[in-house]
Amino acid sequence: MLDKQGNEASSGMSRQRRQRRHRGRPARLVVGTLVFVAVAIAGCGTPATPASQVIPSDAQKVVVTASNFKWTLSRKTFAANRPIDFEVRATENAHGFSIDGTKIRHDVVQGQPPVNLVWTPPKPGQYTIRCDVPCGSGHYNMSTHITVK
Ligand SMILES: [Cu+2]
Repeated sequence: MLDKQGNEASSGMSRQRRQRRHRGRPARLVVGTLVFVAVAIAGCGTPATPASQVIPSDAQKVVVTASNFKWTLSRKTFAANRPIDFEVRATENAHGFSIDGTKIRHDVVQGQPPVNLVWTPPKPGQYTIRCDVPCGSGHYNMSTHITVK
């Protein structure tokens, strides 16, 4: 009698555990799916330029500010074959940061957080930074140079 009750009790408990395990599986699936979707959405939200995703520790950092109608750079001379981290923001209006002869470009808009664009100059020379978004009367003169040694 006691033994039988004990058996019944334990089998009852294991049935409960089994049920709990089965209930747990769909919940984990749902959480896993939500995490996957969240990561996918976050991925879509990052800037399209792949260069903006990883900033190497040895990057040459420069703060770039776009205003009407000029680029202001915290430095303008860089070493060749070492990545440059352009941290670009706009303090007025909306502009397009682009480096001639490269695929590096990004929109920058007043009030939005800065974007980081990493580019490694392949060889010494002068490189032109240009606005590629029609931004107003001074747009066509909105360019500057950096020197790579
Ligand atoms: Cu412009």
